[in-house]
Amino acid sequence: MAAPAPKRSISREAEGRPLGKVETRTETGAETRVEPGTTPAANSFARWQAGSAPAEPIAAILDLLRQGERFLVCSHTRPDGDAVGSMLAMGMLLEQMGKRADLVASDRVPPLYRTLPGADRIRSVLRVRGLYDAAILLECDSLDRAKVRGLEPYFHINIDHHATGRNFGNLNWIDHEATSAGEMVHRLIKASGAMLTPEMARCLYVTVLTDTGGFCYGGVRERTFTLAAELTRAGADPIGVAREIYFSAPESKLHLLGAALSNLHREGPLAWLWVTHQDMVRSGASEEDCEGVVNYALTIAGVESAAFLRELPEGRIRLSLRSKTKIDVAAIAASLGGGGHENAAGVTLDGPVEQATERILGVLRAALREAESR
Ligand SMILES: [Mn+2]
Repeated sequence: MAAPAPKRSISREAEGRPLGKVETRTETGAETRVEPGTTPAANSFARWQAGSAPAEPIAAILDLLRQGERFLVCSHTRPDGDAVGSMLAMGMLLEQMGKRADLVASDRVPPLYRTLPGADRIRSVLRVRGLYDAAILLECDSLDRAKVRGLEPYFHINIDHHATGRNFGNLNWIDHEATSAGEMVHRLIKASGAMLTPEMARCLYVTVLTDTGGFCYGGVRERTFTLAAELTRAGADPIGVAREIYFSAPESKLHLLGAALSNLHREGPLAWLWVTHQDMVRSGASEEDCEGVVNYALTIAGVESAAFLRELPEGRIRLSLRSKTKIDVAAIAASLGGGGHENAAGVTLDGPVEQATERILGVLRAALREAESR
């Protein structure tokens, strides 16, 4: 039997209103004391112990979505196009199903994606509290990745497509073949029988476009174009989206790019570039302006792998890695404590820039030697 629908709002903290310690969840008269994060007792939820990876994840997830009433939807820190687009589409699906969805992220939605339908619904929060049937984590390889406190007590539905994905949730659906988490949300939408609205289609198109670097990498295959066609048919506007994503850069981004390109180095199949925190300040650049800078190094003919290093204000180094085919940069990033995709990954290293550069070049040289010898 499904849990009775909670009768009043029970997720106030995320709305900036503090919760009391005792909450009434039923209107039967008796006050029910509930620990923050306790999930209503629905059988389907009890079925999945930590680490479950069901053979039919789509059916299992839809079953939970139908049984539950309210869901937290969350993605990783510094949300990218896939994080934002997949969260929004997931929220829209839940709403169509008559559920409540609270969308949260640790960081603000980057300006690039703020024009997406419903983007202002994603709230930047440090902590979540309150009653949810489940927290749906998109694109996270751990709870840590979300950088949102208070997630631990919930039932976790983990939806991820990264090579570094792990079964950290109660119910886990990891598909390395999917180009984006959005592609997986699209499959949920279709299987649910919900209508694929133009707003959903636009959000999902952005996830595919950005996670494949404009249909250039990230496991693009025939079905990626079938998906893009389907989303276009449902109302996504490929030209409009491309204009917003690729032709709407702030001037600061170009100034930063200039600084990075003046630090461009090449060693056979490797290319790397960096910016100091001073470069960031001088360019008036924001973190978002760094997005994609690494790809310029990868455009050089004969370059197999590229690295972009950015000095953070506190002196650590944010490293972005890319590869064309031969090198698995997700494995490299993971070995250093980061993560990502086979052809696009990232990690934060200790500074200074010179030391971080030597460290990553050592690893990349070794990976290239190994790839050549295969
Ligand atoms: Mn992704």
